[in-house]
Amino acid sequence: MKRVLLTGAAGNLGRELRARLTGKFDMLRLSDLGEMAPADAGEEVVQCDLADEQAIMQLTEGCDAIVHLGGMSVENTFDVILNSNIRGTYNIYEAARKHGITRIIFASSNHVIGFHERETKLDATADMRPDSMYGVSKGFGEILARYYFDKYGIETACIRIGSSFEKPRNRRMLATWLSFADLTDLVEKVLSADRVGFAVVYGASDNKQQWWDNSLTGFLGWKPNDSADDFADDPAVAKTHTDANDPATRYQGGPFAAAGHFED
Ligand code: NAI
Ligand code: 15L
Repeated sequence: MKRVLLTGAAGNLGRELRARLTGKFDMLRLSDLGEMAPADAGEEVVQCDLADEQAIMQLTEGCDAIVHLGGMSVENTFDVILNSNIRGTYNIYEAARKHGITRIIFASSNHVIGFHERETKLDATADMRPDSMYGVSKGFGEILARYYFDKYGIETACIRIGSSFEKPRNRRMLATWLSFADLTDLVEKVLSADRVGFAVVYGASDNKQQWWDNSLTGFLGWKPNDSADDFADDPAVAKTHTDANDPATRYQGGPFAAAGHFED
């Protein structure tokens, strides 16, 4: 890969991946609606809106692959979700098709399957059961990726990221946590694979509490090294009583499944 585009570069994961991926390709092109640190050697910085079709056509020109993290990363109004996640992801795939870009990593989310109960082990073939409009928009992105692979051969790894933060922030994250290092390794594995096809990968570290099974994407050769278990004694995840029938406990999406419709 000579030139790789990273969208969402001003965000939490974008900043981490920027720091960890710069220098691994001839050029890393960084983009976000928000402000980013100025370009360093081996970087290009382009500020634009994913919803702006013309801007995305220009942004993607000359790229060999796209790591698409940009978008609204939690629940919001339908208009915000529509522009950033639905229209924005469509603009990325259309631009990829027109420019002949054939590999994309789509930052999907566990909230695509958030209404499955925690005791259900899911693999890549699990039914989508989104727990929010945000989850619906990530489901749209995955279906879009499926379509662009079947029709145009554009390969995508949809990473259903669990909870990617510096460390687990609550008990749920003992199952869903994904370390920044494991995420970076997965991104590198996908970008360097001979073939990806259309793949759905669950983004979780090697946590003892596992709700997800990645055996169908073993061909990528990704094995997480970190584990949420190392933080089991952290006060943020220490045992507290939870009601087994509270939707936030019952469902994999946790608070997203428990929340009502998002109102302005
Ligand atoms: P974040 O909210 O920190 O970063 C998202 C970035 O996208 C922001 O910098 C924002 O300015 C940018 N963005 C939003 N709308 C845009 C638009 N219309 N045009 C251009 N840029 C726009 O989120 P984070 O945590 O870095 O997540 C990155 C991606 O991974 C997101 O797509 C999120 O949905 C997904 N994800 C993250 C998880 C996590 O635990 N961090 C879990 C599951 C999915
Ligand atoms: C997500 O999809 C969000 O982007 C992130 O902020 C977390 O809420 C994460 O899911 C999670 O489920 O913990």
